[in-house]
Amino acid sequence: MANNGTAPRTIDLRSDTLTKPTDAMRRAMAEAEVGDDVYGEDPTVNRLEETAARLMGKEAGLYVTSGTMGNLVSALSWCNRGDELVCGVDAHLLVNEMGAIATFGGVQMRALPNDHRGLMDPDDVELIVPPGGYFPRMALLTIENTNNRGNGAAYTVEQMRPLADVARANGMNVHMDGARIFNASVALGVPPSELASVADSVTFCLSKGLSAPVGSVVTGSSEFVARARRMRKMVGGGLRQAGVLAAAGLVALDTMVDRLADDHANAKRLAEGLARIPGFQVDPDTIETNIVYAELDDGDGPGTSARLKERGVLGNGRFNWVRFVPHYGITAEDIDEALDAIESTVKAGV
Ligand code: TLP
Repeated sequence: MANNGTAPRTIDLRSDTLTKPTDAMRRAMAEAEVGDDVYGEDPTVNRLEETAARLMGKEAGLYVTSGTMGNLVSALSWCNRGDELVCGVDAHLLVNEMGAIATFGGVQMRALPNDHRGLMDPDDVELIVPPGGYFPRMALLTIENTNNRGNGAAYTVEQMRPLADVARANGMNVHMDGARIFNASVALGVPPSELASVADSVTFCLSKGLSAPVGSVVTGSSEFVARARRMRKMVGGGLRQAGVLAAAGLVALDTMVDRLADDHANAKRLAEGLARIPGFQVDPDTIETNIVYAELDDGDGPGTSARLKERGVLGNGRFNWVRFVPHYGITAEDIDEALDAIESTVKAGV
């Protein structure tokens, strides 16, 4: 990260949402051709939606403001009030999205145990299938790939397929929260469409590791996306000349996917360094993409992140962990510098 030599240096590893648009994105935004997207007349948004659908191997796409809105309009499109959505107990859409799906959809969220990579067990899904008529309809199963709380685990098709099969055998549709599906695709060396093939709908984010300033895309069949489009309007997500934003998304898809491998290498480097620092529990072998949760021997995530902040390293500290997410703009040298700062914080005992 650029340092002008005067300001105290900060290495911000709180999230890949911190990424700023590249110069090419800013140029594309300034020059974007636009129209009224609620009328379906923004050529840049249309191009982004078509590109996204093609990359995910789906019929259609829908540009939305955020991953949260993508998951919300997807759930509203698959579920009726009183239906059940099945997800892992650590799923972002359950834990981190303000209860939006339950609040606006009247959808009951049914959390199942998940393993340390965030993956549910298909047998657990089978076990909760209602035996008779006096139960909520199980309408939707969701899979998060990569899995945020699962240390950024990237699931293969083989790992996801049994879950999707048991869901479909019991009448459910499958939605993928693919906020970071491109990280999974790069880590596993498979096209995103292959991973997306497991699900009926997939949301992915442009504004995380891909560095666009705003936006996510929901993809699925034309019929599903038509429903989601109505839901997007209903929740106030119909934007007008949104091409100025979508233009950055197109540049993101064009130029920022392959470089995610650098973030993965930096995450591994960070995990290997943290594993050598007393008080931090990290197994570098579990780091598959760009997310590193370090558990703390003293159990004090907020306190530790506050102390690290004083030494110029920002991480997200909660409960008994601090999360670090390398991203565009963070170099291997930054990681080494962050590790030095973390080690000296520990040594100083402050
Ligand atoms: N995740 C953010 C925070 O909300 C925790 C982050 O910093 O990681 N799905 C997944 C798996 C996500 O990690 C996120 C954002 C979302 C959905 C929501 O995306 P936005 O923030 O665009 O609504």
